[in-house]
Amino acid sequence: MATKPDYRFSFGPWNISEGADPYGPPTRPPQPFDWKLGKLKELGFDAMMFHDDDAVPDIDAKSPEQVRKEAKELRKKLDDAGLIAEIVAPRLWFSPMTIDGAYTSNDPKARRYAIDRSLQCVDIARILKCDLIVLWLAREGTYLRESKNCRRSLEYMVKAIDQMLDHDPKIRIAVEPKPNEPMDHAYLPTIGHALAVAPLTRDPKRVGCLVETAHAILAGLDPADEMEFAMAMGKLWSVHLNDQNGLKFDQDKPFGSNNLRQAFNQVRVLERNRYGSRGECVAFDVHSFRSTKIEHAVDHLANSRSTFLRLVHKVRSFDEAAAQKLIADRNYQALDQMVIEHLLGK
Ligand code: XUL
Ligand code: MN
Repeated sequence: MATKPDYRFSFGPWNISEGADPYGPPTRPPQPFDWKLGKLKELGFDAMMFHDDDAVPDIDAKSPEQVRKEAKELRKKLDDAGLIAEIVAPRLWFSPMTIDGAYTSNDPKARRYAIDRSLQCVDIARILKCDLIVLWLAREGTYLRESKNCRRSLEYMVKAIDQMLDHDPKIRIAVEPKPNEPMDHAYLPTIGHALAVAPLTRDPKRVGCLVETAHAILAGLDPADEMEFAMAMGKLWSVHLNDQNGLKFDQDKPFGSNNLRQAFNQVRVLERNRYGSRGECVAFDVHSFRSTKIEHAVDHLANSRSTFLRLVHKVRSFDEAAAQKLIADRNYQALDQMVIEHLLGK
C-alpha cells in the first residue's frame, strides 16, 4: 500500500477560552496570545488558525497601515516559531454593523462594511503567507423568514465571494457551513449548499469548503459522509474536528468525546482519500468544558490530537479484507460487531 501522509495539526486562539457561557461569566483567566502560541508549539501542533482580529486585535479601530504593520509582526513571530497560518477568517458577526447580517444585511452600508472587512482579511492572509480564507457565515440567515429573501441573499453572498476572488488571484475560499446558531436558519446550512455556490462564482475552482463535525451533526447529517462528499469533488480544504451530543447548542467537545465510532469513520474517510497529502491541515475546533481549571486549559487540544492519532492507527489496522468478505456476503450484522470489537481492542 502507498505510504499515507503524515498529518499537520492546527487550532485557533479561540480554542483556548475562558469558559463563559450565556448564563455565566468566565471561569478561567484569559491568556495572552504568546502563551497560546507557545502551547501550540509545545503540544506538537504545526499551524495556527486565525480570525482577522485574532491576527490584528481591535481591527476596526486601526488604520490600514497599522493593520499591515501588525500582520507583518505576527508573520515574523510565526516564522521565528517555525509555524504557519493555516487559515484566516473574517469575524463578521461581532460588529454593531452586522447586527442584521453581514453580506446579506438589508442595509447596504452593512453589506459594504462586510465586504471591505473581508478584503482586508484577504490582505492579512497574504501577509501571513496563507492562501485559505474560511467563511463561517454566522449571520447570513434569518431570525424571521419574512425579513429576508433567500434568492437575493444568495446573490449577495456570491457577489461578496467574487470580490474576494478578484482582490487576490491566489486566494481560495472555504465555506464552513452550519445550519443554525446564532441564526434560526442559515442560508448555507450544509456542504451541499456550500458547494452549490462555487459554480455561481467567477472562479469556481477557488471555492471549496470546510467540514466541522459538530455542524454536520447539528444539520442531522453524518460528518464522515459530508467530508467524503466534499473530497469526491476535490473541495475539502480543511476540517474542524470536534464532537457534539445531538441537537443542542454548538458544543465543540473534544474529538471522539461523544461518539468514538463516528470519529473513527471520519478518520477512515480522511485516510482513504489521502486527506493531508495536498497540504490540508487537521484542525480541532474544540473548547474546554466550563468546569476546566486553568492548569488543564489545553488538555482538550492535546487529547483531541491524541485520539485522532490513535484512530489513525485503528483505521490502518482494520482488517479491510475481512470487512469486504462480510460486505460481499451481506452480513452487516457481523460487520457491525467487527467494527465494535476493533474499537474495543483486545
Ligand atoms: C463557529 C465556528 C467558528 C469557525 C471560525 O461555530 O465553528 O469558530 O470555525 O470562524
Ligand atoms: Mn469551526
